[in-house]
Amino acid sequence: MKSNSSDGFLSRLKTAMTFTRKNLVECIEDAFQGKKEIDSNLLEELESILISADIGIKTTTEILEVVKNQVDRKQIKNGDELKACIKSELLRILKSASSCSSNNIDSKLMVILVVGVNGVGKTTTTGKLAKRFTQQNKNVLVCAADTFRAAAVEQMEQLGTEAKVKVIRQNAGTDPSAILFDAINAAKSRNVDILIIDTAGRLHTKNNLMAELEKMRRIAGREVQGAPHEILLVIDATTGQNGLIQAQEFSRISGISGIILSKLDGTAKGGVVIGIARDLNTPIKYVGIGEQLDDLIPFSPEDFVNSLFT
Ligand SMILES: Nc1nc2c(ncn2[C@@H]2O[C@H](COP(=O)(O)OP(=O)(O)OP(=O)(O)O)[C@@H](O)[C@H]2O)c(=O)[nH]1
Ligand SMILES: [Mg+2]
Repeated sequence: MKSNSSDGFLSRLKTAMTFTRKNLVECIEDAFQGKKEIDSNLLEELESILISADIGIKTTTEILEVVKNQVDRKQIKNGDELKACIKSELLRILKSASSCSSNNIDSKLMVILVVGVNGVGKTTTTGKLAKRFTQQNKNVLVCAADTFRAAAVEQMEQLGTEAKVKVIRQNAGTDPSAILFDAINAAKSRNVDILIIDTAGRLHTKNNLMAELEKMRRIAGREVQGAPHEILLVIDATTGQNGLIQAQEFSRISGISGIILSKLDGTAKGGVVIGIARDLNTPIKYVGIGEQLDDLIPFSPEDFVNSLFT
């Protein structure tokens, strides 16, 4: 039996997914409305619906192949059977990506690095994660390592106050690795369970900023066994396929262990979740569904697919 909280998550996810659902499942329903047989025109239409829902070309091709195969074998004869087939394919893709396990954590202190391009929601997500872990009775510390953007540290501090979590900071312009070093020491002496590091937004093409991330990763690994235990890439769902390209570039460089898809609320491009999961084989860990600290929900393939097909 489901807990109240997961039922709550599902209904909030359904609301956040309204536009994505309209863009995908309702378009499929409309295309099949009143059609007696599934012919090549209909399959072409299905292809363009899947692509315009930001599922990605490779994933669309893969799904269409399964559908065509089942149509040929007369296993799919109508719109409902087709929807059921697409639903189970999406679930299979999401489940296979989410089965990739993350690093084993041997140390008492878990270190989480939050990365991504500018403006995707890293700082907000760090605040959301801090609040979530605190509510799970973890002793949480945040490291404000974005000394690059004006007011980023103050923004992190404000979110830390809201989440009731301490934030380690230094002045603008300080080397982020030096702040990280301080934060790790503070975390050790304060018996912290989880240290979350908010980093500056960076384009994967900016070599110096990517090198800075590498340095932070090295410092973390030197100071805490197995750290960083998670490198979470935040992707803005509203950017659709661009988010997928960012994810590919970042994962090549910095060994992403999980993805957080922010701003799923109010976008019709939520289908990008599926392309990301399939192409990167990296689990989606959480989705952001609003600007408030409570607007972060753990990602579940079943809930995601059920929120689309209701
Ligand atoms: N609707 C919505 N807005 C969000 C979500 N997550 C973050 N935002 C908003 O996105 C904007 C940017 O968020 P930040 O957390 O500052 O993004 P950032 O990645 O830290 O930005 P930089 O540090 O400048 O790279 C803010 O206005 C947030 O309130 C979300 O899940 N849904
Ligand atoms: Mg930020």
